Amino acid sequence: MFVFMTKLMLKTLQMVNTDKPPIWFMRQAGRYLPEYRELRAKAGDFLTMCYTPDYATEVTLQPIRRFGFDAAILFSDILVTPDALGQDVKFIPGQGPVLGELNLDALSLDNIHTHLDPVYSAIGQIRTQLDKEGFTDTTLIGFAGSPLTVATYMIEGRGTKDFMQFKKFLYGKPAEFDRLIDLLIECTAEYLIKQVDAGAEVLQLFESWAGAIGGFAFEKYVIETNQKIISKVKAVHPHIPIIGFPKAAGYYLKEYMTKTGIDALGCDFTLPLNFIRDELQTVMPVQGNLDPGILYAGGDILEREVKNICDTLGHKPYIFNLGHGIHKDTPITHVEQALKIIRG
Ligand code: 1CP
Repeated sequence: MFVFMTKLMLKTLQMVNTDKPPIWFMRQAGRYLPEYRELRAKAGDFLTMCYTPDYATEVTLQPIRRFGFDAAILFSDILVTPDALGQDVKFIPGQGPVLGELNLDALSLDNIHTHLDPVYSAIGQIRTQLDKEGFTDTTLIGFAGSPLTVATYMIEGRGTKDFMQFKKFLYGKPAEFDRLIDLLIECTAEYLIKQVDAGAEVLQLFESWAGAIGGFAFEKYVIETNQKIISKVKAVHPHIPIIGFPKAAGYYLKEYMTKTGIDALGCDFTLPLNFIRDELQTVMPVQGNLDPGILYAGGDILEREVKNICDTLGHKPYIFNLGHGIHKDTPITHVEQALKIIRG
């Protein structure tokens, strides 16, 4: 318990007010860092990086060494779960993820832990390395993609803007869609439980495409799925804090917050700060929500917005973060500028 309370991130998640908010950025390890690009060129393939504990450890630590963030997030990707279930997943430079045809009968939970074992090893190795380099107060975050978000990639075969193949499947073949979702719930819960066994201290569920659907589908495929995963994880690890990030959930946010069992809410950049403070932060700690575009733009607007966020949300349990992942062309000086303003 003593060790727990020295960590800024864990204090905040336990509703303890701190002088300054803990800080980390979604996608903080990545292409905006020259040291990442160098290692990526050496490793060649993105998934090789994810499944090689030495690489994953090194990349996870890069932003911690450079910026001293209060939390390190495991270097991996949300698409390792379909890969572990048996769907072909590739990352093609310049294109992003490309998945092979979805064949429900070929997916299986049987080999997921063998497949994901390097991720669990990486988590142990990251913790050891953080401590070795003196980052003993840095919290280690594990994560997974939520079923709906991961299913969009499994069905579309890649990132999508209109989600039409995904929706045709969801609304046109509901029994098959439910089979896929049930498999993903089981896989994701087991994966997260093992991440905590390996040393993850906080978990984040990325429901990045929550905003793609509404109505009964939101209820069934965002709220129910996230709730089931969280209750399975908490049955084994009751004290593990879980942050939910249901991007663009808008109207449904309060229901998501109260029904899923999350401990903190990741807020996207569309949410007004007064709404976050008055309607969401009154219920639980919040995280977010600087627009990555403002971090990319830098200058006066960055200074103004960072101050505004800290002034509005900094009086109650709050974790500074972006409202979505950092853009790959973000200048490092802008990250430094933001940190200076937050930390004073
Ligand atoms: O070319 C490269 O080097 C790969 C770029 C890259 C990186 C650095 C991808 C491909 N994934 C990642 C790492 C990653 N992805 C992390 C690492 C930890 C961190 O530092 O934060 C995390 C948490 C993710 C999660 C992830 N992957 C999400 C959810 C977060 C979000 O941004 O909404 C999503 C949607 C993905 C899918 C994905 N992986 C990579 C890309 C380019 C994409 C998006 C594809 C698309 O929809 O267009």
